[in-house]
Amino acid sequence: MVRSIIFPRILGKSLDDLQPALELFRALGFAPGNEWHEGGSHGVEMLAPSGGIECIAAPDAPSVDAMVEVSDADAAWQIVQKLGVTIRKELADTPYGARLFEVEVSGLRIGFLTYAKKPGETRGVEASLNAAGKRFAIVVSRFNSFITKRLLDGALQALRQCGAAPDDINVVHVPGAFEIPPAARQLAETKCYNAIVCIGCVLRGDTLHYEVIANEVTRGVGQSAQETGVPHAFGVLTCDTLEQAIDRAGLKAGNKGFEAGLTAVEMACLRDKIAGPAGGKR
Ligand code: INI
Repeated sequence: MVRSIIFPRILGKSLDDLQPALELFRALGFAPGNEWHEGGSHGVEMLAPSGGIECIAAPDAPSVDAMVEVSDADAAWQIVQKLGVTIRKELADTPYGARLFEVEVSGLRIGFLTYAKKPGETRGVEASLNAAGKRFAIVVSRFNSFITKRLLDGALQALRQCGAAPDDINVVHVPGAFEIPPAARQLAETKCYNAIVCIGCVLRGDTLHYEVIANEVTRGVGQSAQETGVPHAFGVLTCDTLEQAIDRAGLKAGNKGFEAGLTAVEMACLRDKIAGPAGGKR
């Protein structure tokens, strides 16, 4: 019966008041959920892959409003420090074998923790979102630039928030989505980049051109990723209407450029991890 749970929290009076918390959640990999904007009030859901309520019997009230389990508390700690969020409790081992820290953003007290591996437990391989020292190329098309500019801003924001240096990000402009795969492939073949972010916007018109270009750019980017081994993040919108594209470029349905930036960082880190000792197994 229960499908999901959302904790509503008032963090301010305007949309701007929400930005510090939204920035923190995005940087740590929360996915954008529903949004509503009505009569001067706003709601923006940030979703975790799973969640629940913990019922506690103890002499003291819990010290946080929410506890977030992350794959790597040390990597999350680095991100939080870069964002300059108020720290309530420094990263440390707990008596129950977890790594934990606590922050406060707009009055919301949040704990982040990673449980230690139990004897005999098998953990999946998961990469961190640390872009420091990694190099990225972004291939962005000028066609529908009203949209692709916003996607590019989102991708740059994601890379910067994950710690990529401005000099380590190379933005390459191409005319249309059709030109993205060859440029992405040439960049990947230089072996100068840890990941490539591909950004474009293909809108359905009255002609078959849409299908042809949408199919070709998807196939070409995938083929370049598989044949070069360099991760390619797909931030190319394929939409029926301009309205849908606007929603996905930062209005109602998140910013797909930002998501592609995070994907590029995660896949670059994952590639390094799998290439490391024992295929990244901890
Ligand atoms: N390019 C796009 O990026 N988006 C589109 O919606 C689009 N449509 O619909 O035509 C488009 N066409 C141009 C194409 O990508 C090439 O630049 C052009 O064909 C020259 O090779």
